[in-house]
Amino acid sequence: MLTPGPYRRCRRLWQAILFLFICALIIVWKRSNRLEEKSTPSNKHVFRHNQEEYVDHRGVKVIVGHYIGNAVENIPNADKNVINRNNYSPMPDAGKNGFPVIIEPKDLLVSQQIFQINRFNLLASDRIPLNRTLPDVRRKKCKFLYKDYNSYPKASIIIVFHNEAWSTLFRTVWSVINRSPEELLEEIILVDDASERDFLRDPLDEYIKKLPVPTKILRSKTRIGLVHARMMGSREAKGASLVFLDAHCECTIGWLESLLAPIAEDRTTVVCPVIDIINDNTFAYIKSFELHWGAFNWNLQFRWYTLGNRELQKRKQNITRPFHTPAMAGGLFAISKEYFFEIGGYDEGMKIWGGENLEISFRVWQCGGKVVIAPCSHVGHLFRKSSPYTFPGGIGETLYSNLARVAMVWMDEWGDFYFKFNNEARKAKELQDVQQRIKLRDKLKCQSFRWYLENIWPQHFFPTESRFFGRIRNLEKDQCLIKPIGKESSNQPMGLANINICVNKSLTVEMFVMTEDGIIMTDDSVCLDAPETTVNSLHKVRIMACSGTRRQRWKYNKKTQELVHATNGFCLDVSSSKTFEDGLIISNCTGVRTQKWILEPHPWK
Ligand code: UD2
Ligand code: MN
Repeated sequence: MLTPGPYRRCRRLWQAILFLFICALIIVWKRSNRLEEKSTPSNKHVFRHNQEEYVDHRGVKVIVGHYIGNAVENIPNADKNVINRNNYSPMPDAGKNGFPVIIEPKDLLVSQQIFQINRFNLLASDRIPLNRTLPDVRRKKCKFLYKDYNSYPKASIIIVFHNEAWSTLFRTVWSVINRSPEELLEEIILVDDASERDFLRDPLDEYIKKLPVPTKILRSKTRIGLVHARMMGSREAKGASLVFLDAHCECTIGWLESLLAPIAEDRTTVVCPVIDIINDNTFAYIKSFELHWGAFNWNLQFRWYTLGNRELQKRKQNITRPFHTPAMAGGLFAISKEYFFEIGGYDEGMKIWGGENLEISFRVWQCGGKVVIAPCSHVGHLFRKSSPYTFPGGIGETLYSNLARVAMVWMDEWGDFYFKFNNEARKAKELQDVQQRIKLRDKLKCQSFRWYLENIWPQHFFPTESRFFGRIRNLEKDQCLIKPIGKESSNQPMGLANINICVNKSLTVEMFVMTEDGIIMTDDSVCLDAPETTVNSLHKVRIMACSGTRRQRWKYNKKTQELVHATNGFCLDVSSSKTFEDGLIISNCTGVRTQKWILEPHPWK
């Protein structure tokens, strides 16, 4: 008889158990990978996402998100055919649910070569289906809100592009179609800003005819830049609201209704989604933090900063309610169409790229509206480390002209501050005619920039009349406090505080602001920070993200010239180690010269 004996039965059982165990292991392993992916939107990603920095001739970190030169010319062996071909060839499961796409070693070389075309992993993008699934990253509560579709203004989705890849462009479009309530979608408007790719011409015309949502394409014969392209789209729009998206986004479930609802409540509200990250290499969808708002630094670069304590508390009371933001990132937002034109659309003196996000933010706030982030709306954006396209007229000239316009029209004294420390912008200023925009500001009876700083962004780190602004010099060493130039930014500790030879050129690295509350801070919202309790022998002082806590409060004693720490009464001092490696410390106030500091004011207007 062939019935299994007890021994065999036992072995089968063991095999089954082993098999199950291995399965469980694989599942756990996969999950943990997933979690790792999800938790990588470390602060670093979030803070630097929009705008990568480079170091200019002055050794100062400048500008953002751009690159000089034409990418296409930098591709080895690239011929026009490669660039002009649409290589979209989806694999059913690639990038499913926002998972990363991993390129096998045999394809790595090709993927690296064509990376240059769009400055993202085009090979990976071309493998991900246009209608890939994405996780629902919203907070649970969001799912029960925003159901009153009838009262929301129907949206015209406006997507402008220059030489975008087929797969990213139409993944944007399909994510809109698949994840928006039908009754809220008026139309999709694509605006082609003089693209040069063959596949973006006839094949695109044909393709959009078959889409289930009315979609049209507007084309500009000459390169007009994103401001003019968006204006072109806006003028054609039929919807009661305009929703702008970059051409490489992916919308998640619930994104549209939560963007439109605040407009229904107050037509002067401009609403941004939380911008999640699509990794430029793997196309993984990475949820980003909701506890940040957008603002800008002394160079007028857009930045994400942690919310101040007061905002945090307010937010915690109602985690799904849209919250104020001093500025928007620029690419993704919803606005009532009527209101958009009422407050002056965009500044059409702006060219190609940059600056328009601050301009519209200042204008909306100063002229009576508000800019908010809707935490229930999550849209992924593909952040690149550099721009893939040309900047006709020169990259510096373009960006600085745009920013000069922002400063001239909206920033009053703080515009002077910007020009004082930015030679390029100062040069660009001479060529700008902003009369029309000044007239608009008068017509709309807009508030001053002082009002904006005081009311919309009281945590700002710009100089004011009631703040000290200038250098902080150590009497003994005759050196100045400096902002460490590290790779880390914002809420990462930037490094140990230190002093260095004072350069007489009034560089911003040695400029500090001291507030009436005793916060010593500098550009990019970093503050002089010392431990509250002093347990170790060395009490190192750091330059860290401003937190508003007592560990970042100091008192300057004019008579003794000491900078006294608020919590423990210790004095800011220079470490006695010869190399200065330990930088600044706090120690018992003894009246030694290393504890004496001179606050040298510097005119900022
Ligand atoms: C950010 C914004 C972007 C814009 C920019 C500042 C996000 C996520 N993105 O940079 O929307 O506000 O800051 O200006 O907030 N484009 C054209 N013509 C051009 C140049 C660009 O149509 O001459 C298109 C481009 O194809 C893209 C969009 O404009 O769809 C934005 O350009 P980007 O993606 O290079 O800007 P980004 O995300 O670095
Ligand atoms: Mn973009």
